[in-house]
Amino acid sequence: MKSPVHVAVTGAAGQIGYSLLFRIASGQLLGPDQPVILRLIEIEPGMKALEGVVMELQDCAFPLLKGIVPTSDLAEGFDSASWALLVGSVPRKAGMERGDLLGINGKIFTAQGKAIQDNAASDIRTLVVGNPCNTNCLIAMNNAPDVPKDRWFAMTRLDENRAKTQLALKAGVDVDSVKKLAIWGNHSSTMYPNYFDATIGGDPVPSVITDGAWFADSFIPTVQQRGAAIIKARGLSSAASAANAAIDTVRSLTTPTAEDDFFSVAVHSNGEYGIEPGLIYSFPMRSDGSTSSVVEGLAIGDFSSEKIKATEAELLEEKSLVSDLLP
Ligand code: NAX
Repeated sequence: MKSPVHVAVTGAAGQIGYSLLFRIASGQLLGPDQPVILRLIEIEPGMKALEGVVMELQDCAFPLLKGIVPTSDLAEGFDSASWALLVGSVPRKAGMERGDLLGINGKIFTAQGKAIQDNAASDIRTLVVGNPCNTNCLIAMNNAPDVPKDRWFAMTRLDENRAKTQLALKAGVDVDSVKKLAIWGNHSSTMYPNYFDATIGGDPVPSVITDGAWFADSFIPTVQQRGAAIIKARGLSSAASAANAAIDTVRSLTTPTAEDDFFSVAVHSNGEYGIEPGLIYSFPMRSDGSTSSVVEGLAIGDFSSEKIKATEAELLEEKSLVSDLLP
């Protein structure tokens, strides 16, 4: 029996937490033979609801779940963690400017970055889900300078999964025949689902879906606005699909990527494709099972170039709004 891996999850009593924790505890995050200890972090007002979630986790009698630590103390929450899934954040309220939101969440992610550095296991890897996730990740990473920069990730996998499904529906194929669809840039409405590198059944997407106007008129806006469409329909933001994407992200980072594929996650830019070094930017990625790297050498045409620069510009602006939180 392997020794348990400690997985810390913030916002554990929230919607995404409710879809995520049971999947982690059942082995879907780290594999069917990997015991886990869940370290569930909430703010004080969420602790009562978290008690109920803990009871339900206990009532599942998951064989792999070797312990549950519910807490509002960051040091206790991140203690010994090898994975930190930062889901909790403060949502934008009516009348709140983007800068205000960035500032409020910035303080949260400053404290969490420091606590991760001080308390987590030496192999800690962090995936930020809470929005604005790229910039929250940037803040946490910069407040944990001893943790290597290639251990910080922000989630764009939900956007990738949404994009793949739209392509599959249009082409009338199963979604698993769509490969190499990468989201570039920010997890926001400027994200760019780059379909030029994507394949369907091994063939380039533009040669399978020949309705050229559909990409700009329907595909890109549908993917960019999908979150808003779900809120409009459900009255609540995406939760089960977001939890699913978090599981997919960690699986992709921890298992070797198939030869004919890549996946999306926002990582620390080292200047690949001319993107400003230091930003947390979503790229096409591959993993060897333990380390991951940006897929380099893809041809970028004028249309894509404009899009990947536009989303970079938004991230630079977000960065400038939180510069006081970046030591
Ligand atoms: P909920 O409001 O249901 O839950 C958030 C939970 O976080 C609450 O229980 C709250 O008490 C807790 N929380 C707040 N501040 C905290 C802190 N400092 N430490 C610990 N816990 C804290 O939101 P939910 O629907 O679960 O969404 C969580 C976050 O995911 C939001 O920021 C949301 O915007 C973001 N999303 C990100 C997505 C992505 O693709 N990156 C997609 C889905 C989702 O929109």
